Amino acid sequence: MADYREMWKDLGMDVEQHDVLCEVLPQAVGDVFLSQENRPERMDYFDFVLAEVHGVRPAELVEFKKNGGKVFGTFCAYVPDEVIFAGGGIATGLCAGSQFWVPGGEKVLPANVCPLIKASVGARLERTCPFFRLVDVLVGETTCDGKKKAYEILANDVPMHVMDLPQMKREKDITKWAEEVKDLAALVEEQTGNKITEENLAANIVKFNKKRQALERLYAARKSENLPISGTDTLLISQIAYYDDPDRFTEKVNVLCEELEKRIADGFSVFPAGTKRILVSGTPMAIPNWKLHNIIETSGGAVVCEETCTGTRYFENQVDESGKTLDEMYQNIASRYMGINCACFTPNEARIDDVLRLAKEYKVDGVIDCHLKFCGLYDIESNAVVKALQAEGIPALALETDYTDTDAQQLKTRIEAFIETLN
Ligand code: BJ8
Repeated sequence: MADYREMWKDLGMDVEQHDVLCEVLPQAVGDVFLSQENRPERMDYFDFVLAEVHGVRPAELVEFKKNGGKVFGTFCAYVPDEVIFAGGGIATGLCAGSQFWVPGGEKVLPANVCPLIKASVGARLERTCPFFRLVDVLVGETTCDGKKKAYEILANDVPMHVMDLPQMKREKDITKWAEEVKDLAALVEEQTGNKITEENLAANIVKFNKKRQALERLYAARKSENLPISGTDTLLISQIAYYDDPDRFTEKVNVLCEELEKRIADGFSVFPAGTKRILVSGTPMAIPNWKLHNIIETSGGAVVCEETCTGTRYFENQVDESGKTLDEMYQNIASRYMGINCACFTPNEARIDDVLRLAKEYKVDGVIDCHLKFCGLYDIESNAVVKALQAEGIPALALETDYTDTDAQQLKTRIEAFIETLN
């Protein structure tokens, strides 16, 4: 990584501690990504973004702020980026995926909270992530209990706005979410001093639909019998989607897709024939959490799809572009986002339907349903997911993990055994 120490100091970071994190990144990137064979050439952009993860994008955001811009940190796929960008702000995903930050979170949270929450709180309070330092406002949401309580802690340290996400999907809940989207718009206007107009909101609805379409195109390539890209590489792209500039990201994904489509036409695959096709479902994998994909893809499997928020839940379904008034657009945005099926909703059969549908669309040999430790929502729902898959004759394995490496060998043993049973 280039030298960004001055920027990090200016952001009030603990640069010495942060150095410890920077030291392990090149090794992890080498082990997980560069060791793969036959990677698409156009992964070069995403490799660069990863190599400069705490440098190049934070530097852009710092520059944006110098010119009066406001940056909004988010933690969930339900928070609509369209609204933040329409108000001239920038949204950046903040969910943290490294064990490095967990002990810092445990100083203020019980140990039995999911690692994603502990790491996110630790990254802010320990001052070891530039994204967490440079945001002007955090936008939380009432999804799981752990996040709700963590937001109260973070609110002591940084301005916080929490969106009240309904937990059911009746018509009145979607209308309520549209009201929350409107409140977010008011917050963005107040912070940025800009007005959200019909024109700029419509333009941003189109912008983010294009971004989702690019990801849909990327995932469509993974439906092919010959896999032109690994699941590990695709996961990295999904993680970068949360914080990269949206227009540039869309363009780079589309350029990559051209290469992947050519590979498919040429009958080229990154995996040998007979590699088992796996759908991963469950909790999101925030950067740099690549553990599960890495284990699966070094154990005779290929991850062909993720039913997670670093997967299909992020990009499936577009916002209806026909809205003319702001109210119509907020309602259309609310409808699209309420179509995401997170385990925080009840009842949640639609998520089970999604898993079954994706298993068929991506012609998988088996499903690995994996949740982060202490995530009660996805842990409880796992039983129903596995039962529904088995009823359809689709082999399924339920797993639980965290951000440490201590269970890696045990996971590998279980995953290898599962893959061996797939015919
Ligand atoms: S829409 S999955 S991004 S809430 S893993 S913090 S649920 S205890 S991340 Fe999520 Fe939004 Fe749902 Fe997606 Fe809580 Fe579970 Fe931890 Fe989680």
